[in-house]
Amino acid sequence: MGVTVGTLDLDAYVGAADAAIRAASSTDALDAVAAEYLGKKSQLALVQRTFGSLSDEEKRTAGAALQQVRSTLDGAISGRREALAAAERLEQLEADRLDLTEVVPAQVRRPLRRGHQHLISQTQAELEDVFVGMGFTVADGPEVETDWYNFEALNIPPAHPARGMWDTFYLELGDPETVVLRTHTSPVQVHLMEEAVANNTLPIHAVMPGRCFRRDTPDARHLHTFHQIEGLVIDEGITFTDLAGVIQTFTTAYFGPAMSSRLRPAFFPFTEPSAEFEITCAICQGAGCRTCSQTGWIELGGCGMVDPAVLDAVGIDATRYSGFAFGFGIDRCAQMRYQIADMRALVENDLRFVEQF
Ligand code: FA5
Repeated sequence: MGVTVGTLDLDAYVGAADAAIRAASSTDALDAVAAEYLGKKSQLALVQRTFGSLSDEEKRTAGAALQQVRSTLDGAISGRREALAAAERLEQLEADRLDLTEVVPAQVRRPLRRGHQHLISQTQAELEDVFVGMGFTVADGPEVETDWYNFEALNIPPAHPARGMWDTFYLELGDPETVVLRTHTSPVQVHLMEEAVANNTLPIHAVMPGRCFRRDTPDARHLHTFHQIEGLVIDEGITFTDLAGVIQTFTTAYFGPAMSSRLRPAFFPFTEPSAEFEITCAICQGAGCRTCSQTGWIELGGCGMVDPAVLDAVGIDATRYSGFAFGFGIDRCAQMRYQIADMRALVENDLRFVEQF
C-alpha cells in the first residue's frame, strides 16, 4: 500500500506523472505536464496547502514524502527534456541541411538573370568571324609595348612629326619614354612578321584585335581606351585592289550593302600609299551632326600598302613580297552600326544602355 497524504496517493501520482512525462512528444508538451503535476495548481500544491491542520510530526513526514515526489518528478522531467531537446536539434539540423542534388521544380525556381557579352566584345567576335570566313587567322599581341614595336619598327623614328598623331601614355619602366601602352594595334604586325621570318612561315593573312590607349580627351567618337582590329596580308603579288576588296567585303558583311563609303588619301609612316576609310555618318545620314563634327562622314580606320621600309626592318625581302595593312576602330564600327550618338555610352556601364544589345 503506497503513501497517502491527505487524499493524494503519492505512488499513483508519481506513476501517472511518469506516464505523462514519457508520452510528452515535445518540449512544449513536457512544459504542460510539468505544470500539471508540479505547478501551483497541481494536486501536489493543493495537498501542501492543507498542511495547516496537521500536527508537527505529521507535517514533517508528509513534507518529506512530498519533497521526495517533487525531486523524483523533477529528475524525470529534466531527463525527458534533454532527450526531447536533442531530438529537436537533430530535426532542425536535418531541415537545414543543404541538398546540393536537389532539383527545384520549375514553377518554384526564380528565373536566372543571365549576363551577356558587352557590345564591344560582341562586335569584336563578329568582325573576327567575318575575317575568319575570308581565310584570315586571328592573332594577339601585348598591350604594353616598347617604343621600338609601337613606333620605330613602323617607320616612326623618335623625332618624326607623325608621333604627334598618337598621344602616348608612357610607363615608368626602363629608360624614360621607352615603354608605352600601345597606341594602336599596328605593333602586332611587327611581331607577326618577325615570327613569320624566324619560323619561315610567310605568307601572312591575319587580323589582330585588341585594346589601345591614347591620351585623347573622351568625346562623342573618342575614348582613351578603345579597340582596334588590325589586318595584315603579306604575300607575293599583293596590290591595292586586294586591300580595297577586303575592306569592301568586311564592311558590307558588318554594315550591310546599303552603307556608303569612301577611301580618302592619307598619311601613315608605315604604309605607302595610305588611305582613310570613311562611311556616311549613321547618326545624321550625312546631313552633319555633333557626332561627325558636322562633316557627314565618320572615319572607321586607316589602311595602305605596307611600306618597304617596314618589310626591310623585319627582314622580309621587299622585292619578292608585298602586302597591305589596315587598322579599324571596333568601338567606332559598333557605334555606327547601332547609331550610338556618343561613344562614351559604351563604357559608362549604365545597364539600361548596355542591356539593349
Ligand atoms: C591608326 O591607329 C593606324 N594604326 C591605322 C593603320 C593600320 C593605318 C594599318 C595603316 C595601316 P588612326 O589613328 O587613324 O590610325 O586610328 C584608326 C581608327 O581607330 C580610327 O579611324 C578610329 O576608328 C579608331 N580610333 C582611333 N582613336 C580612337 C579613340 N581615341 N577612340 C576610339 N576609336 C579610336
